Amino acid sequence: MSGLRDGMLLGMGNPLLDISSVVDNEYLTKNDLGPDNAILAEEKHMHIFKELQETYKAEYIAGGSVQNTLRICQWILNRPNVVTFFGCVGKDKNAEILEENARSDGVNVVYDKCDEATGCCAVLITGKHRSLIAHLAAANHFSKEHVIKNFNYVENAEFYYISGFFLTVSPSSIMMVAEKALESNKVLLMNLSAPFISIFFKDPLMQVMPYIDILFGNESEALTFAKEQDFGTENLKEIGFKMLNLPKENKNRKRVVILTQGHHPVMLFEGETVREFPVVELQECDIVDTNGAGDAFVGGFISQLVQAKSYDDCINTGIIAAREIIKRSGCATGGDFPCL
Ligand code: 26A
Repeated sequence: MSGLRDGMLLGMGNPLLDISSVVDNEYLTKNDLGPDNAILAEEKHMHIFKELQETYKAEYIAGGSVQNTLRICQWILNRPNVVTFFGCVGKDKNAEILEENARSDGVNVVYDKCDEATGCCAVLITGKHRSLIAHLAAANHFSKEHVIKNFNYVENAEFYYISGFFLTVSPSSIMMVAEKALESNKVLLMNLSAPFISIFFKDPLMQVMPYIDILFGNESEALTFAKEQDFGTENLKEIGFKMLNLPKENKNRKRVVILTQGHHPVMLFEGETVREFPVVELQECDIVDTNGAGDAFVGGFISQLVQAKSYDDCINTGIIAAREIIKRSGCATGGDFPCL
């Protein structure tokens, strides 16, 4: 494969163990949860983790948005250690499960460790929808010192992928990596991750925005971002161009924006143009759950980007990866990746 080398991609995010159950709509309503949202757990949500385990036959699956993306990327590349992952876990069994999963896909995990429990995420599946409640715990204790101590990985990488979710944890670590990307003309990829990021973490998001070379988001994240930024439009095409044209530090790289919208076409905004890539809708009977579909899309995309493939190839591989993951529970790898 062309140009692959160890550690060329570095990801930073929250390593979480997913606790996934099928529930009914009533359960969502009762707990005041949206069907397709991702939120941070508050005290009032804590009973849900227990209930999923005790009453709803929970499945335990390796999760965390960035770690999912990186595992998918490694699965496709089929050559270990191209990808490094920074995140914080506890010193417990769940951390071992996460590490084992990531390593078996070929991700070189370089975890920060603390005395809290490893984070987890309640995944409430209702039909095609999934509602996520993240209890970050250890993940929230990631420190900038970890980045400083392991700066050789930052130096060595050419691509950086960070979730918007990580803005809730360590904006200063993100800025350190963003500055490095700018200084060395490397590529920073980020994801809007969830609507609440654009609302409650607007300041750190807009601080890093000028450093972002490739920005991912889905339709609800893009709409919320546009509202919060007073774009004055709910038209996704107009929103994409406005995102594209937000101030940018590295003038050597034009920003690219990629908006996904479920089974509707993926939109690629680049320069003066927007192009749409069709998504073939899966049959109802093939859908297991959509948990991790967005992460898998990005994993597929990056697997081609690091091989210097065209954006068309990146997006088409992203679409194939998302489609495959919807047929599986969570972001499960294993077996051969469908033919490219
Ligand atoms: C800070 N928050 C809310 C989060 C997450 C998260 N990963 C990092 N930070 N909330 C949900 N996830 C992960 O998203 C994946 C599905 O896209 C879940 O762990 C799940 O695996």
